[in-house]
Parts: sequence; C-alpha cells; structure tokens
Amino acid sequence: MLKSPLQIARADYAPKIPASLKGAVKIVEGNKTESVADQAEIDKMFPNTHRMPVITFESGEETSVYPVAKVGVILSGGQAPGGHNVISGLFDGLKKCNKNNKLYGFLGGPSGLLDNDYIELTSDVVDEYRNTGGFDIIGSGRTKLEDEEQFDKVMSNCKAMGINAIVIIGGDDSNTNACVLAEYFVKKKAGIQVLGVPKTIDGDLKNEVVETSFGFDTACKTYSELIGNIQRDANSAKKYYHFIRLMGRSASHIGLECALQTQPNITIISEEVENKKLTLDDIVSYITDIIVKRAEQGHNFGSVLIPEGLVEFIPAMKTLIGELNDILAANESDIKGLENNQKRREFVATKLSADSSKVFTSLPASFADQLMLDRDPHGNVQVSMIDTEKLLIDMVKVKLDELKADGSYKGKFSAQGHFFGYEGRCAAPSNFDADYCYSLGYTASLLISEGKTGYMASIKNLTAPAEEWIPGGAPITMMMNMERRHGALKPVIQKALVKLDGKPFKALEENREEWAMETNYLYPGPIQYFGPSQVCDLTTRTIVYEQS
Ligand code: FBP
Repeated sequence: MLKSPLQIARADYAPKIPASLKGAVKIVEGNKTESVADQAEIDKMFPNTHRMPVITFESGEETSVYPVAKVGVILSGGQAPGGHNVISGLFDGLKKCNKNNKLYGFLGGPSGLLDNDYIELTSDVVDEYRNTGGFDIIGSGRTKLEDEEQFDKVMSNCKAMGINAIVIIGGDDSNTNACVLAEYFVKKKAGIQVLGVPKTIDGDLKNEVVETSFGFDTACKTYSELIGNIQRDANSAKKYYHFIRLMGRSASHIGLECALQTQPNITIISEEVENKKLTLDDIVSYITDIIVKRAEQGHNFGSVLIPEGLVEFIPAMKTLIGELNDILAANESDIKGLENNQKRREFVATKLSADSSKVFTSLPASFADQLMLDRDPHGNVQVSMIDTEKLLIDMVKVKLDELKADGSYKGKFSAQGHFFGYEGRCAAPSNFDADYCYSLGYTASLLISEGKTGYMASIKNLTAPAEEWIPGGAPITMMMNMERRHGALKPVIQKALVKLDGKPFKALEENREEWAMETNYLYPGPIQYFGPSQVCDLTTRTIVYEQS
C-alpha cells in the first residue's frame, strides 16, 4: 500500500493507554444497573442481560490465564475516525490474553455476518492500518440485524467457524441490535458473546458510563479547521456570508462543538428549535435580523452554522416527514412508477394531512424532492442529502429583498453554501481518538476473555491524561428505553441530544449575542499529531464543559 509521509510517521505512534491496562488486570464488578426507563418492559425482553453490574478493569497482581477465543468483528454504519485503532487494540488485547486467540473481520458491516464473508485479521493486516482513518480494513454497512431468522443465520455461521464472540462497532441502532442479539444467544445457549463499542461522529451515543462516542473528536476538529479557514477568508474579503451545514443526523453536538471551537456569528441548534417550537420562518427571521444589524455596522459578511438534522426538529416539518415516511412506505411502487418528480409531489400532496400538505407544497420543488428520497435501512430520512443551507440562503435572500424594498436594510447579501460531513468521517484520528479507540478495543478483548456478553466497552475520566482513564464495561440494557419505531414500541438505546441546560449549550448561549455582532472568530488550525501535548492531546470543548 502506497503511504504518505505522515502515514509512515504516524504508523509508529504508540497509542497512550490507561495505566491499569499496562500490566496484569483484574476485573471489578460494581453495582447492579437498570435501564434508564421502562424497567418492567426491559425485564421482560432481556431476562438474561438486564440488571447486570457495571465493570471496571483495575491493575491486578497476577496475569490471568484465559481460554482460547475466536472472535469476529464488524464495523457498522457511518465511518468514524479511529475504527482501525479499535481493531488494533482488540487484536493486541486478544493476543495478550492468549496468543492462540484469533480475530476475524466480517466484510461490509452486518451483511458480512449474514453472508459469512470474512478475512482473518493477522498482524500483517492489522499493522497496515494502525492510527489511520477510515473503515476500509473490512468495510462497513447499514444492514439491520434485527429478526430471528437473521440471528439464527449468524449463529450457524459463527458455530461453523467456531467463533465464540462478536464485537459490533457501531452507533445507537447497531448497539441496540447487539444487545438484542446478545440476549437471543444467551436464550438459545449459543455460547456466543456479543459486545459493543460506541462509534459515531454524531456524538449522540453517550450517557453516564459512555462519556463520548469515538470519532466525534476528530470529525469536529476537522470541520472546525475548515470553518476557521472560511471565517478568516470571510473576514479578509468581507463580502460573503458562509452558510455551513454540518453532519450529525439527529443531534446538534457537532454544530455546538464546532461553534465553541470557532465562535461563528450564528449557530442554529436543532434541539433549541424544537424546544422553542420555532418555525422555518422564525429561523429565517433570526438569521436575517443578525445580517441586518451587522450591515448597519458596515459588516456584510459572516458565518452561519446549521445542523444537518435541522428539518426534523422544526415541529411542522417533523410532522410532515413522519407522514411522508408512512406514505412513501405504503405507496412505494406507485410513487416510483410515476413519470417525474412533479407527478410524485402531486401524488404525495393528496395523501398528506391538510397542514402538512400546505407545508409541503410551499417548499421549493427541489427541496420537496429531497424530502421524498429513499429512507435508510433504519427508516431514517437521509438528511445528508437535503440541502438545508441552500433553502435557508434562498429564504433569507427573499426576506432581505423585502426589507430592502421598504428601506430597512441597506446592506449587500452574497452567500456561499457548504456542507461538511464526509470531509471528517475518515480523517486520520487525532491523538485523543487514536488513544481512546485503541483503549476501547483493548477493553473489549478483556470483556470477551472474562466471558461477558451484552456489554459495551467503556473508558471513563476522558478529560484526564490517558494514563488515568478508567476502562470497563457497561451493560447495554442500562442505556435502553422503549420508543415507538415504525408504529410499534421497541427497546432502543436512548439517543443523547444536546441538553439545553447543559454546560456546552450554556457556553454558546452566553456568548452568541457578542459573537453575532463582533467578529470574534477563532482559528483552530489543523489537527496536530506531533508536538506539545497541550496542542496534540486536546479533547473537545463539549467534554471539557460537561465534566467541569
Ligand atoms: P452513524 O450514526 O452510523 O455513525 O452515521 C452518522 C452519519 O455520519 C450522520 O452524521 C450522517 O447523516 C449519516 O451518517 C450519513 O450516512 P450515509 O453516508 O450512509 O448516508
């Protein structure tokens, strides 16, 4: 494989790990846990894996002798920086536990487990990928593993290969499925453990035991570098407003973190929009108002951060999308058979409720078409394909033209739209993600060796130096509650949205008026891999505020 000079230098980086993982390790079981809500239902659905204790790994006196394990690993869902280091940590940990342990990588995500499509991950393979971004070592996918027929297929494939543990590296949906699979295998006495690892750049898989999901740190640093560069350009040319949409399918953690790192003029947070029941028009008015005030000071440039998932948090749009989901699912072939998008829009409009139909038909045609695009395998709208930044630019322009006509706006408005998502998902992991991911993988190997199932690897105390991190495992059931999905109540991991009373949001709230009017941009620059620790080992502002 051809390598860049940075890749060659970076291959030698030895991830920093918690002191307790360096020598002999002992397992310490803590208090029994229970699900975040709906305990009675979770008891019924997870009789074997609900109410298990939290686990920590501490320095021990004697090296344990572990039985041989054959382990399968999959990468599930969207890419996130550090996935390769989870696999390196898992590989090294398994070899440390027993040199005869073997690791197999199932290809293309969960479908690899169903199709029995795998490679053995030997040191030759793993060494090529240490400290690199991407999921290309084995690929990823979004196939849903949720019904018993699939579980039986996975069980027979694993039994045929002698696999006794599966590690699922994924987000909230994939870890929910891992939990259901773990319970099923216990019930069937399959002798196959299932462990999860918290992945997603979106940062919405976190709770009291999982402080952050991996990849969030690197992705936000990558986007913040780009936002900083754009802001410096805006402040130099003084002629453009940059509307920047940031990935994060649901929660606005990425937008909030990038705002704290770069201090833009305007930041929209979806959770606040929902909480205040704002309409699209309210959001446009808020942005327009700031643009008018900046123009009065002679500033006709600026930066606006928009979360990718915004449309689903605007109450009227949320209702519309909910109705569209049902209509598209129920009339799939009829809609696909129509000759063009205009006909599809007209057909769909007749099926919507009166209110939603009004909203739908008032949207620009191109935007309405994007709302009708295929859902992902989990039934989610593919928000990365919806150009919310362009919609907002157009709507702000219309409002400014009206204000100009009545003489209350005399500025100039010229806007550029950007979408940052794929630029960050496979970036070379920051030191934080390289260290965190390696430690997560290593911890997963210990959970396997200790015979645990239905656990997610967890590393706590993440704002301290890596030496002081606390490795362990959290029962996935403790993160669960019952939610309505596709019309039925299902056990799912509770998604962590931005808390409006949390310190990261408060920090934005306290400063945003000043950032709107002043030009207080911060320029974080590129991720640094070599150099002083205070630059190279920075964590996110979010986690620092959350733990302060
Ligand atoms: P995961 O939740 O699987 O980690 O993926 C998150 C994400 O990066 C979102 O931010 C984004 O909306 C989505 O994936 C895009 O996925 P795809 O490229 O498959 O459309």
